[in-house]
Amino acid sequence: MQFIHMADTHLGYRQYGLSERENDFFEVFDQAIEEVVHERPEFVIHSGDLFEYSRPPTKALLTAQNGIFRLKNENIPIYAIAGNHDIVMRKNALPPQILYKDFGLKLISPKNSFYLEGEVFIGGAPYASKYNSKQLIERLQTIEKASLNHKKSILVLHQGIDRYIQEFEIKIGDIPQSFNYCAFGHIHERIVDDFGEGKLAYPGSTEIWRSNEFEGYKKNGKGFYLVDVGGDIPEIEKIDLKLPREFLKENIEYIQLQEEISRINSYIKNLSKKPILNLTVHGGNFSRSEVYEILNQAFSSTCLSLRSKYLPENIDQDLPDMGKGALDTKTMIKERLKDFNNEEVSELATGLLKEMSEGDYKRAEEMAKNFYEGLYDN
Ligand SMILES: [Mn+2]
Repeated sequence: MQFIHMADTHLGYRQYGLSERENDFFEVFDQAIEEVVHERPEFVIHSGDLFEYSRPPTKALLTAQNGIFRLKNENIPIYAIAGNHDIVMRKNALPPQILYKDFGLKLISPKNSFYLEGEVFIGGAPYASKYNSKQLIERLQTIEKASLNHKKSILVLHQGIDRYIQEFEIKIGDIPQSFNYCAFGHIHERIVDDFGEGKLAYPGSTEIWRSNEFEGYKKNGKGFYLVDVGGDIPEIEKIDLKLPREFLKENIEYIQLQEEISRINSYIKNLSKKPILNLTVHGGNFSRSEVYEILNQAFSSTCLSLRSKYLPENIDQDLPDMGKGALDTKTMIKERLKDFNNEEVSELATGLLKEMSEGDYKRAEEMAKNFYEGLYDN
């Protein structure tokens, strides 16, 4: 009894504002669908963030449609929930996944919180914010009750859990333990854990969505899971996808700048696609703008995008010691806004800061919009 568990495909995400990066996310999704067809599972579960935005660009909708239609033609049903990215923060609004109902996608929602696929119970709920976690926990108890008479049961959620990340919405103790497999999404790292009598798993994102996912990718790859719930304990096989483009992360010494540039460029020469290069230059006394110019010249035609950081030795010498954490912007914003006595406002502010400093203006705009729309709904 095999199925595919996938999540966080983020179609429509345009990293660094580059159409090439948008296409990389489409390409890896197409590849994932081909792999699914190759594996011939009985069904597929997508645990949220199919799209980057709740109003996805046309090409993202089309990519999803082609993939889901391909699964329909192969008689492979797909079950999906809305993640925090593809959820519409307005009451009774429908997530974009609903568009593929006629293509065979079964949306797990508050209205249809579970389905039966042969002997397998598949239940779950869309993403719920921390403010709605009480509702979610009640919903989980109802779903658990409905699942009890079935031989095998799967719980599908898109949430952060305190056991794995700091910014969580629910605690591990809030999740019913009777399910055979917890098919979760939201955390972009791959996680497989023992839970209750079964397993709890996050397949992670299918592409490098933030540069801090690079280390996890190097260690664990990116892709999805092929799960077999036939036996007493689910068996989970990692299926890796081949990312269309390389991410390079290099730490170089200023005194070896020229040697390092030629070393990196001779490596890049052999790549089929221009990579994304993350460079940190450190050591020695140098001017950032001069080094920036040199790097820009060296890599502007060989890399798709150059992200550079400079840590010269002559920096910070005149700055007073502010103590650890004094410059943590999140803490500073929270401190500043504490008179508002409104956690949502400070969350909006830190969220906007994060998205905008990473260059994701569209997401920032959406966050602001959702915040104000939410005000009128509540
Ligand atoms: Mn995600």
